[in-house]
Amino acid sequence: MKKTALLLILCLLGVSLYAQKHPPKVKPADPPAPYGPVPTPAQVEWQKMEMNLFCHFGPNTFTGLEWGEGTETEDIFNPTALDCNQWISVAKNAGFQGIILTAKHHDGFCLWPNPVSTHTVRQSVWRNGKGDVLKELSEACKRGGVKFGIYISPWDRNAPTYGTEAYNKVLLKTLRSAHKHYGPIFEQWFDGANGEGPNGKRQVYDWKRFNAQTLKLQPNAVIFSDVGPGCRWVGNEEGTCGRTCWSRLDVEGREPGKNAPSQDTLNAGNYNGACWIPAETDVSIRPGWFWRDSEHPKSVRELLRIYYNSVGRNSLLLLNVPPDNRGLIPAEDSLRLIEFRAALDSIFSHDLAKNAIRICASNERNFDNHDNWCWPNERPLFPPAKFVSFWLINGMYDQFWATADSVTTAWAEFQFEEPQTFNRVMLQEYIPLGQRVEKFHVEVEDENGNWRTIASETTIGYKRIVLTETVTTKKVRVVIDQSRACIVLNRVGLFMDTILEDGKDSVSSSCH
Ligand code: FUL
Repeated sequence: MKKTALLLILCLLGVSLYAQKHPPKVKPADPPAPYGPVPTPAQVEWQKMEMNLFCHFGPNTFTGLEWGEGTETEDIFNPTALDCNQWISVAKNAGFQGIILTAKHHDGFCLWPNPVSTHTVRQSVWRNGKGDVLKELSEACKRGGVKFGIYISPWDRNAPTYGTEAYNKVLLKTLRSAHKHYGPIFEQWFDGANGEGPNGKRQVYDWKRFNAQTLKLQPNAVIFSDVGPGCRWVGNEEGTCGRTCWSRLDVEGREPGKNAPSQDTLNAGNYNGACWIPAETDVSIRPGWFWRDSEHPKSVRELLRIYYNSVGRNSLLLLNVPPDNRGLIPAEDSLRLIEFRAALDSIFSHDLAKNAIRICASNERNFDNHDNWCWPNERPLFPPAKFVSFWLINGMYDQFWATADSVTTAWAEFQFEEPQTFNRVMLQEYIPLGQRVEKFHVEVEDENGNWRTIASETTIGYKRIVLTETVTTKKVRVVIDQSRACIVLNRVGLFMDTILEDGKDSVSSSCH
C-alpha cells in the first residue's frame, strides 16, 4: 500500500516536472496568410535600410539660394575639392546604408553630362567640363557598399520646353540617361514642386511613363513621390511621422504635387489604403536643404528626437547632409553624425529584453491548449518550433511570433531574474505579411505584483519605438489590444536612453 502511494507521488511529481519542462502539444501550423496589401521584396529591403543620407548639391551650394532660378551661369558650379569617397566614409561611419543625390534640382542644372540638356557640368569650368558627380558618387557607393539613389526634379526652371508636352520626352530621356549609366539605383526621388514654366504654364506630367520607364531600367528602384508607388512623402519637412502610421495609401485619382493626398493623410497613411506605400521622412540636418556658411547642424538631441519620430514610427529617415562649396561634407556635420551614431549605439546596442529568463505568450499559433506556456530563454530551443514568442527576443528577421488565425488580442510577457531599467520599448511587425496591429499597450509589474500601463499606442508596422518613463521591473508585458488579423510580431526590445531621458512621445501638430 505504502509502496503504491509512493509510486503515485513519484508519478505525479514526474508528470508535473514533465509538464514544466515540455511545452503543450505542438500541432503543425501554416504561416499566417498575408493580410491586406503587402510590400514588394524591394520595399522590404528598402525599409530595412532605416536611415539614408540625402545630399543637396548644385548651383545653390554656390549662390546660397534654396530654389535656383535656372538662369545661373554653369560656371557657378565649381567645387574646389570634390571627393565623393569622403561622403561615403561619412555615411558609413554614421551607419547610413544609402545615399540620394540631387542629380537635378529645380534649377535644371545636371550634375552629369545629360545629353538632352545644355545646363550641365559639361558646360561648366569645373574640371574643364569633364567632371561627372553622378559617376564619381555611384562608383564611390559601389566601392563602399553603400546604395545609390537619385533625385531628379520634374520641375525644371531651365528647360526651354518646360510647360509643354515636349518636356515630358525631355524628362524621360533625362531619366533614361541617369538610370542607364549610373545604376543600380535603389531609390528614384521625385519631389512634388511644380512651378510655372517660361510660357507661364504649369507642366502636366506624364507620371505613368516616368514610373514605367524607371522600373523598366531599374526594376529594384523604390520610387518616392507624394503618392509612391514605392514610398511616400511623410507630409512635412520637420522629421515627424504620424504617431499612427499605416504603410497603406489610397492613390486612385491622385498625383504628386497639387493633387496629392492631404499632408495629414500622408503623415498617417490610410487605414484601408489599397496600396503598400510606406512613409519616408525627409529632413535636413541644417535649416536649409543646401549648404550655407552661416548655417549649422542640429544637435544630437534634436537628431535623436527625429530618429524616434521617424524610424521609431514606422518610417524610413532620409537625413539631408549637404556638401559644401568645396564638394566635401563639412567637419562639423560629419562630427555631429558620428556623435549621433554613438548615441544610437549607446542606446540600442544593449537590448535588455535579451536578459529575460522566460518568455511567455497568451497564444501561439501552433499549440493546442496553450495555457500561457513560457519558454526558457536558452539555446537550443526545444522542440524547434515556429511562430513562438521565443523568437521575439532571439529571432532572425524572418522568425516571428504569430497567434492562431482567430486570435487578434494577445500578450507576450518577458520575465527577468534581476530587475531591468529601461525607457524605450521597440516592437516590430513582420511586414512581409502586411500591417495588422491597430492598438497596443505595454505593462510592467511592480514589487507588489500589480501591473501598471506605461504606454498605450496604435500602430506598429516595420518598427515602433515607444518612449516611456524610466521604469525598473522584473516583468514586462506587451499587450496587443486590437489587430486586424492574427498577430505577427518578430521583435520586442527594451532599451535605456540616458541622453533624451524624458518619457514623452513627442507629438507634432500633424500627428494622430
Ligand atoms: C522639395 C524641394 O522644393 C526642396 O528644395 C527640397 O529639395 C525638398 C527635399 O523637396 O520638394
